[in-house]
Amino acid sequence: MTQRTLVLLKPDAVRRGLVGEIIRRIEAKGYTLAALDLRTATPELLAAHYAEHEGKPFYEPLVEFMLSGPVVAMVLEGERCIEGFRSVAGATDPTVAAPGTVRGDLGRDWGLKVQQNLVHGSDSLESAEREIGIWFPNL
Ligand code: DAT
Ligand code: MG
Repeated sequence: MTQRTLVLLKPDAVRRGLVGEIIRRIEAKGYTLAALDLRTATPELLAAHYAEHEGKPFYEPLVEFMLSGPVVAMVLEGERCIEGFRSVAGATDPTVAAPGTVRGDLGRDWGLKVQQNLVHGSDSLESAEREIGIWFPNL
């Protein structure tokens, strides 16, 4: 089943110069780029994007981090790419993410910077449609 998913390369990925390496992995996997844009998020955009996490202890530091520099927002297209990109990304916590995944190979121990795990990928068909609408309303 061909799907679309919303992927963000977070400010740590951009700052560390990992944009090319992460896109290389996405393309090597066979996913197509349907949209790609370097931009700085806004509080409004992030409130919508992370609505499910509002009120959680990590919400404020997460939003602050996501505002700390530009992100690369993209829409991927491909067979089962929602689940597939999550698998390319690896587990949320880079320390336990498997080797071979973006977070496992390139992510650093969370330490105090718990929100810095390089990438975001939509987690379901429903969130993919919702998040694509937030970041690329004209797509
Ligand atoms: P994922 O990005 O793997 O979908 P998520 O949707 O549960 O993870 O959380 C969104 C982001 O919030 C995640 O990428 C990093 C941060 N985060 C999640 N759980 C956290 C926790 N327990 N402590 C600190 N930050 C957390
Ligand atoms: Mg998530």
